[in-house]
Amino acid sequence: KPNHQQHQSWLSARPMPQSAQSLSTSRDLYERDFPLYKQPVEVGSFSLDSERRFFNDSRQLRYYVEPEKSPHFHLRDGYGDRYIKRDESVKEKLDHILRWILANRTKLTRRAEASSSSGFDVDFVTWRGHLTKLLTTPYETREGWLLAVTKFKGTLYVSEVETDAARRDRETRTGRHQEMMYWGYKFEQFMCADMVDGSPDSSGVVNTNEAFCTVVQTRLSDHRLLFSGEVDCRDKDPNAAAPPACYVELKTSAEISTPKQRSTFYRFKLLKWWAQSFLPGVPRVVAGFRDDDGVVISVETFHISKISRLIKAEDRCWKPTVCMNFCSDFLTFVKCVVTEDDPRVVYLFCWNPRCDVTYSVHRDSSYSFLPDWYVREMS
Ligand code: 0WD
Ligand code: CA
Repeated sequence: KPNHQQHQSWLSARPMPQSAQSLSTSRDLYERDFPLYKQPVEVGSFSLDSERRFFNDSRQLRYYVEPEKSPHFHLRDGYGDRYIKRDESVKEKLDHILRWILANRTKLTRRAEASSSSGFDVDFVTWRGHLTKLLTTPYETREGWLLAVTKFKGTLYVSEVETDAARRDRETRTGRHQEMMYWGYKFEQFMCADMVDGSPDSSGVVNTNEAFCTVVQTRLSDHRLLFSGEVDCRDKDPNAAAPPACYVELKTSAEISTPKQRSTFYRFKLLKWWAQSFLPGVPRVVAGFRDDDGVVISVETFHISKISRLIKAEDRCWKPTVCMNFCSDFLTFVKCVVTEDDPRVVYLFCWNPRCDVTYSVHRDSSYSFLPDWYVREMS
């Protein structure tokens, strides 16, 4: 019968070192030397069009256009009449990445081990956004997460599951909050051109179905990673460094006028910005600081490589090494736990603030996320 769930008990009296049942997220455990993190290499990219259709090319890539120092971008413009919003209740899981993998299988090196000959040479496949959540976990005090992991032909696929709390938040967002989510996309429209020599067109429609995603390969300690992340735009200079070094991440944030606001920005927001862009090797974030009416008053560039120095003077601040070591240890924990190689089996890793990471095992349940078309094609 379907939906049979087999819960592991982490209270069981098993010897800890051999099969740990949980993982601590306590910061002090991760304060050691920075782990190996290889320069991420772009192995491909894909685009999602205005109807969220997948294309194995860069047609949605846009070009960064340097703004004036003090622009007056009105981010509320178009919210009521020129906004097409992606349906967030549709859960795409890893589908777009899996489509990219099938279209680019020849680019990926095959696994050496005869036992999983049709698999490829990567330990983990996931979204960059899921890794960002892992990096920030030791400092997160509000939102927990659920990550579903399936082992298939030797590779571990990691896909997020929306928590009940996140779903509640999504379904009860205030009108103000929904409008502020639009501001980030509107800012992109003020900063990006569709053509390399074009200029931004703020009179157009904002459609959040559209996306350009990079696919990168890298290694964290002994974990070989393949992940994809959405990229806002690139440097338009054709002589700029190769991707991902030519990419630019765009952000909006409330303008900073008090020391307390500055401190909050450094301790919380810069952590998220750093983690998100450091992972794929995107070197800079361009931030638009806006007032309460959604008018961008100033624009500032943050270089990812300088952020850790920028925050050092701040007390009770975050440390990149803690983020990276926790992520590395979590991936080691996943490798130890997820032993059964079966596309129908999901190991669900669960974390809530002030708790350890725990897991449960589910066979043929609604958590299964590798689609039949992928399993069939890879078999
Ligand atoms: O199924 C899921 N649980 C998720 C799917 C969660 C997160 C993302 N996605 C998918 C979507 O297909 C999206 O196109 O991932 C893509 C983006 O992935 P990512 O780069 O790994 O995600 P993340 O780093 O969290 O966000 C990058 C950008 C965001 O920009 P800002 O500046 O706000 O960080 O992607 C957008 C957003 O513009 N974004 C999303 N787009 C579609 N679906 C989502 C989402 N769930 N979350 C963020
Ligand atoms: Ca962005």
